[in-house]
Amino acid sequence: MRNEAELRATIAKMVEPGKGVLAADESIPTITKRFKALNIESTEETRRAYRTLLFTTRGAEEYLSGIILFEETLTQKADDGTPLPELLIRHGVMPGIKVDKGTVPLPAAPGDLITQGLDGLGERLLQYKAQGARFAKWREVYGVTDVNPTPLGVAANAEVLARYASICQDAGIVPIVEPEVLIDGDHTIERCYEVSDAVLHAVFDALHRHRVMLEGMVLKPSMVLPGKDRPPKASPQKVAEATLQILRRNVPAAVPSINFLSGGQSPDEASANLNAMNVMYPHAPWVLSFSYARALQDPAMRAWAGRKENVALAQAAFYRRLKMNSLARSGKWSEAMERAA
Ligand code: 5MM
Repeated sequence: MRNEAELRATIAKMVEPGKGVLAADESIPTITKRFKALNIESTEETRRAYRTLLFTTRGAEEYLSGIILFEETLTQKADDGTPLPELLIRHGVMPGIKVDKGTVPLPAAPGDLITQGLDGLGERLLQYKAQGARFAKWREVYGVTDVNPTPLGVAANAEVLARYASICQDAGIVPIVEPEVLIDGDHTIERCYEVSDAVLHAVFDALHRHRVMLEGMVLKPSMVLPGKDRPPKASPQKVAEATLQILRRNVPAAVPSINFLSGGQSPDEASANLNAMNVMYPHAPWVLSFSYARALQDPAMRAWAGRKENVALAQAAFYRRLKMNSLARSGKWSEAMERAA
């Protein structure tokens, strides 16, 4: 099997106890949106300064096995001139890379999207690997309505995820496979369950057809939640029950790790829900961990606010979220710890 030893070596590091993955791979429009909400200007320099702040947080390596980067970050340098990927490697944190090129409407499936970027992916991966990347990430996005995603949307998105994963494994790069069922809308948790079930079933069918080595990939799914415009929020117990049921029904035990996205949950909520899953299923066949962007970064970005004098405060906020999620990844988080922190 292709590059099996290399893939297994990367996975072994990704699943180290107590650790998860930071998603710091926001594309320029996305990070600009996040900055703008806090009145922070988005320039190459502010993005570099912000990401350097995250990557130089002391002790972060206790809780992080890898960080997903955006292409721009691969070529940026820390204040002392060290390339950012090299800085991570020195701290024992593996650099990864977002390789998708965003979404466009899927023709003949009104309301559905499809992700672009497969052309030339093999060559890009070799370049990223030379720059230090050991794993990659690709996101397919599924909006939820009464009719979306359509059966065509589910099938087409699964096919693209599997093609991406297969190309990555050929290059000796571990693929993070990210099918995100969006939280946007007023759908029920039952509707989210139904969509997530169809999506995961199609994704694993496609991965099988494309002969993706399941032991050499990571799944990054959304949790099963009601739409954000459908109060009240579901309890961690309910989210964990629904999410675990769907994972047990669709994800083979050969997959080593499931690293959730936070998808618009608050930082506390994302920790509580991850913790509930680990409490409920302590001997799950897969690691149940995190690959959050907003739920790890929001408090830090807010504390930083684009100002040098706030760096230490922002790093403390970031470290705290890492610690809380490391505890949640082992079912050892509690609300009391959250309040104390
Ligand atoms: C769903 O987004 C991913 C996880 O982030 P959250 O934990 O905040 O939900 C994230 O990795 C995302 O894929 C990147 O930020 C890239 O997003 P864009 O919109 O730039 O493709």
